[in-house]
Amino acid sequence: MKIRAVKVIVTCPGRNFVSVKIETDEGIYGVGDATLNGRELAVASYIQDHMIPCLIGRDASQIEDIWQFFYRGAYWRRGSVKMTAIAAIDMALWDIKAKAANMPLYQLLGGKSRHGVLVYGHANGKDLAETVDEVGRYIDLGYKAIRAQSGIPGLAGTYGVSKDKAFYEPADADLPSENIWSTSKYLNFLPTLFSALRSTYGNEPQLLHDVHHRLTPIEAARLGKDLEPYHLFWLEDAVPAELQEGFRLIRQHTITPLAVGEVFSSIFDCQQLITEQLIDYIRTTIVHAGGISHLRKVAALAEIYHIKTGFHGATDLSPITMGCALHFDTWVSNFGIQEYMPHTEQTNEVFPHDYHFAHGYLMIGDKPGHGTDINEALAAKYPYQRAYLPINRLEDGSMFNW
Ligand code: KDG
Ligand code: MG
Repeated sequence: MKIRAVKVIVTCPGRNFVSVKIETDEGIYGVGDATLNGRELAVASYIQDHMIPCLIGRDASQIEDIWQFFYRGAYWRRGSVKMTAIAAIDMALWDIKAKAANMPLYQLLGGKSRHGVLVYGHANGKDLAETVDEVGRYIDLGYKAIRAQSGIPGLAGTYGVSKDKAFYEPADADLPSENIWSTSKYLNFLPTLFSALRSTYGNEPQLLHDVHHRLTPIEAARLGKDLEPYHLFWLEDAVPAELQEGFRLIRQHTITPLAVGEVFSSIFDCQQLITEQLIDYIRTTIVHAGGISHLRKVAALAEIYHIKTGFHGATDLSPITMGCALHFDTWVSNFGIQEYMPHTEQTNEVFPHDYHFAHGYLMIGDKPGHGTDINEALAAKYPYQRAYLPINRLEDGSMFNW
């Protein structure tokens, strides 16, 4: 089965998405997600200008060889743009292989290990009281695991607090907007939030929190320790993780479980974190780290070290990534949890899919392939609109991590 044509489709049904569609000479096609929030066109060009000429005429069934061709063959290794571009091609080729076999993707991976995929939703509020109410709303919606983010007294705005309660979209301006951050205000406030959540809702709901890369290891150690009485499911991205050994310091001080990895692009970004058991959940995702073929290796390494998966699933990952992730989650033995933020109705129309939410789980369908498609005619109605993620500064004006 030969690759006949490859298209890059850029669309903005409320937010930007980049997708690929690979067509074969046997009439079977597959689709993949290539969205890298805030840097979309760099990936589109990487695929259009540097990958498509090499793909035409290749055997679509040779997924591993094509992966290695683009990984090794580029000479320049890793990097978010390259690994997102490879991921998109990889997802589309797995889609084709599963359709050709007339099987849902999870069957090709090894079959079902569970009947549903446990997900966590995003509760957030402008202050403590509103966040507590929002967590209650998510419990009423059926969620068993809920991430809580809140406005911080004394700060005008922060990561994770959305204008629209149903759909969080941080890429909110055509030039980066600026937030102001204070670590001490945050560290003083956060334990009071989780204390209020546990005293209101008891021990049953699983609670999560995303620090969004804003602490040093010793600050993260203090936070993990302060949160121990409220037994979080995980504390996410406590520090920027370029320095993998930095997690040793956090680990020495706290038993709060740690999750990291949504910005990683390969297994080499988490090798030490995994093999030294410095984390509990690996969040590296199919779209930003080389696709299904590479994530299988990450998950297999993690399994040996008692580390579970907890894939990134914000709305800037398209429904194509979510479809692939859910097939992976349904199969993988060391599954932990899946992040889930529903897309808007407009996005869902452009990307029809066969997964749905029920009682705290996402359920996949049995369609051949990964179960998500793209409506090209509709996609063409929403042209690209430049959108950036915010940046963050300290109260004295210093550039900081967002
Ligand atoms: O594009 C950036 C978002 O995907 C990120 O800020 C979301 O941290 C995030 C999360 O945990 O969903
Ligand atoms: Mg995060």
